Amino acid sequence: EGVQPQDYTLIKMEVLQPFPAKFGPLEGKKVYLAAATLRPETMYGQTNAWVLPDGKYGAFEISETDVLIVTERAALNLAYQNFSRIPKKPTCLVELTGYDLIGLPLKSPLSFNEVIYALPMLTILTDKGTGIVTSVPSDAPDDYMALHDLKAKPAFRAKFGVKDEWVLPFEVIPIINIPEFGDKSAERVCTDLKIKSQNEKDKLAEAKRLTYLRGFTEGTMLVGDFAGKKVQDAKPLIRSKLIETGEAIMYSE
Ligand code: A2H
Repeated sequence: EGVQPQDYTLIKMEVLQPFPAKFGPLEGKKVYLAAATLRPETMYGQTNAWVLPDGKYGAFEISETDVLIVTERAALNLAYQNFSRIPKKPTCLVELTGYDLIGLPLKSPLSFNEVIYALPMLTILTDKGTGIVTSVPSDAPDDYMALHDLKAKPAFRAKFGVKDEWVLPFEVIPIINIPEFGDKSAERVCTDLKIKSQNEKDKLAEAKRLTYLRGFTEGTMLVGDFAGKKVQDAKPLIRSKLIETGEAIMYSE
């Protein structure tokens, strides 16, 4: 963690019914995977959520009705930021691992795909954000390569019990234009840098640096309520709207 606090937007990705058996204690509640993002303006292009298979998660009560699935560390931070049924005290209704989450169908705010699925990503850090990431392969190099790995390798899907229909129908959706990189900047930069898999850390760091900076300073929205606006102008408007409607919450660490 850096010296400066990082302000994330937590996107509430609703878990659709019917719940799996392990979710018994959550019956009657609204249950969400909460994904930490720095790019709320990209939510139109979500294709899936990412979880760490061996990661430890819990289902925590944030109000009388709502439950968020996050790491215990994030739940404690949330409890100190006023998101807990009992102030400053996270209450966990069920302990879960990433394996319990793989394959959950989700409805996520702004997403053009009406249903997306939780899928395994091996490079997720458990000491950052919520340990859950939403996937926007058009604009995030990590997401692009992780989805590419799952699509290209049936054995990888089989190893984690990932069904073809959770992955194969989902295409990269153009949502932001960057003059230098086109309408699918992450795909373009991963191809240019000849990145082969999600494990090429150094190359992916370079791809992220390039796309993150240019996306913010030179990107233009292609879709949504702010189509035609610059990313830097649209970003705070989209973030505020998601927070006002209760589809997202502010989170810092
Ligand atoms: B971003 P920073 Cl479109 N482990 O969201 C690994 N990565 C994580 C994480 C974790 N525990 N928690 C969050 N992240 C990802 C969207 C996005 C993101 C786009 C483009 C770039 C981008 C869709 N994925 O991030 O280390 C999340 O992915 C590039 C920096 O705090 C989050 O924003 O700077 C970002 O990393 C936070 O990274």
